[in-house]
Amino acid sequence: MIAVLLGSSLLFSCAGSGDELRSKIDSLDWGPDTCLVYGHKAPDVDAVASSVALAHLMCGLGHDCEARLAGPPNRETKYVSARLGFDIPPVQESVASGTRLILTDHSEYAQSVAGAREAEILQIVDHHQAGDIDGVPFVVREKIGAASTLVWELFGKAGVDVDDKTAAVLLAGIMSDTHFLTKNATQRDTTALFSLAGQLKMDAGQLSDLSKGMMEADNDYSGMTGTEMYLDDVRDYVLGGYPVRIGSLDWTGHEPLDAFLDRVLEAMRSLDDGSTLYFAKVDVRAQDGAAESYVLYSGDKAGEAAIRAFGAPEREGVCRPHRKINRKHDLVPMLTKALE
Ligand SMILES: [Mn+2]
Repeated sequence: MIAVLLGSSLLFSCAGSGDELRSKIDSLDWGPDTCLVYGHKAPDVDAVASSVALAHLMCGLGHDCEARLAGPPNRETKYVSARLGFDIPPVQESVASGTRLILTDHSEYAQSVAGAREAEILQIVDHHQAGDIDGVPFVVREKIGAASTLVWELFGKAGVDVDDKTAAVLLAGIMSDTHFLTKNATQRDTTALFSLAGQLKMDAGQLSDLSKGMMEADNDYSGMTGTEMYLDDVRDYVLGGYPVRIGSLDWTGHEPLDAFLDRVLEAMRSLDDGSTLYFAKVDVRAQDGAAESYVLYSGDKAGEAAIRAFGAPEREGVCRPHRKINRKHDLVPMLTKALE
């Protein structure tokens, strides 16, 4: 079942109502020009995949749409596009006023392509909590593992076949955001992933090999500066009234943990011009497989919030909650509370 929000208030379930879904989409104010479909800035695989596939779906429904990237693709996206054989859309970092937009995998202006505030946003398909973008006439929002799963479900609901290339794109998006169904995955993500794998004739061994390659590409920081590492998977928010930037990194064990944390801290301090609060979450996996996260901060105000949320720092700039932290589900609400 897909819940569709119309306007900001009316919620209806469109189970068994493919015609209704099509007519809602047809009734949007499409305008004369190509509508651009964007995931969030610092695009990850799910942001790319959900935007590419949703652009295909809208074309299949007769609406002229093209996907764009709000910033350069990351290493995991390049790896999986080469391996599965699909094209990455062009990067276009800003849009002209009045451009028709569809947004996937985000709901905050701070994470959206430059110019989004002056654009006409026709749709949002997202699996995060509602952000500050409102007044959008067609919204699909479900807190499940991947935005790509929502797009796959929309194909089924609209009665449009998923071609094999789009199937590969969507499979990559779900694999990436759910770490092959081990992170935030729901039954719906599982159903979508195995349906797509079946269509592509991929067995469990091939899927797990693909997942391993994707994670290795994602964690390959070789040749990157600390700043590039920090900016690689960063999200911007407004929390408790403050502009907040949160990076997410994995310690890979190629250098001592303290040296790795110091490199990230140094990058955050060099980027920090006092207008935004800088944080990072670094996931660490021990030899025995146990995982925990460190929370890094830059500056006094960010430090106060981090200490309020996680207690006294282990050393300057480094809090250690002694558990695994999720950026979306833990860090964002905890920092919001600490900053209010
Ligand atoms: Mn996502």
